[in-house]
Amino acid sequence: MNVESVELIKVALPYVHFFETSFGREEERHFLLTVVRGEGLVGYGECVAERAPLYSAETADTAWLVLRDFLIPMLFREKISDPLEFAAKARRFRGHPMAKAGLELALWDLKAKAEGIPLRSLYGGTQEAVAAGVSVGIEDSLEELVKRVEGYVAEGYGRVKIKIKPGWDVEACAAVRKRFPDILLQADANGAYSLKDLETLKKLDDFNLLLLEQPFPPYDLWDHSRLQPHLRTPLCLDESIISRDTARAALDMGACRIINIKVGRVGGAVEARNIHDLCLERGVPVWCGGMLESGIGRAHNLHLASLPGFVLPADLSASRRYYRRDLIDPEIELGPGGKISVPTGLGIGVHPVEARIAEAALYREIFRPRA
Ligand code: OSB
Ligand code: MG
Repeated sequence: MNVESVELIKVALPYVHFFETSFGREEERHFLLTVVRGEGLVGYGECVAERAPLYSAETADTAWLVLRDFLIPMLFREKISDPLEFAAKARRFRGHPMAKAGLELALWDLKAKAEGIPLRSLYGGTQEAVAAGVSVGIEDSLEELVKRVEGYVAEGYGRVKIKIKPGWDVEACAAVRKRFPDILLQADANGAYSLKDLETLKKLDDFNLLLLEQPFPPYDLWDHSRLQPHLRTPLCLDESIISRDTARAALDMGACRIINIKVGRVGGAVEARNIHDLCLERGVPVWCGGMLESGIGRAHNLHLASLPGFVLPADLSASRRYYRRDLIDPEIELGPGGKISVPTGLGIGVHPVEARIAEAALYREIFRPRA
């Protein structure tokens, strides 16, 4: 396989409803599409870095520069087309996991297409459908929050995650739990607390949460390990887990009992599978996180989440939960039993629509090897 070009497309897609976390409110998502072409095939990836460096240090624009100046030139210079080789060689560059993942994912799609199989088969995924979960942002009022959750439950979602922050935590969990005594419910703080908030966090134990996600900032592994013994609710880490090694350290020190795997945060599907394999070995449940991806990134998440260790519902929902019109056709739908089917076509198995991409594109550039 010879990669003839790599295209980067910076895209802006407006949400159907604003998404608010402890970082603030967003009305649209900025991200990059990565498109690799070679031998008549096209591989698609999505780089999930956001407009601002809030969830992580990367932004869509820093990812663009790192791709343009380092990752794409390396791919051409060393004639790389295999995602495993790419992942190994990209390690020489520190950080920038979302930029790396964006390009690695496009190579995975290309490889699966070249082999004539779905990406799930290439990964060794065993599940044909993934249990879906919806992530619900901070709303203007508790009534508004409960109304939103009611809507998602009516659509068929069996697991709900709510975003929390100081001042929007105990009451928010209480309101949702009161309305839905039996639903699988979890809360995500995106690092908004510290050990000083121990008394508040202990109160969350009253709501039978499936897990509490990332209460403390990313680098506070040690403080998470000090918090966990005070709670019955299992801690789950998102931002803190950037590699197999951080996963091992977190588990060894008791900083969490569950891990959220996001392919962008950990630098690609190779590292995501390393973390998955470690957790499977140790009997630690994992689930697939989301970054409000377009259908392209979401399809990638579905293939990854088909691996056997992904035993808890994913932050994966239907296209229409996020966007009026997704970049793929047909869009992703919620299926029976609150599950989403892993696409069965070649590669990621979904069809990006160029007209929709063109409409959403802020700018784009095609890179080719130097003559
Ligand atoms: O912390 O899981 C998170 C979205 C953007 C950034 C961080 C997070 C999220 C979500 C959305 O919770 C999950 C989804 O894609 O549905
Ligand atoms: Mg999270």
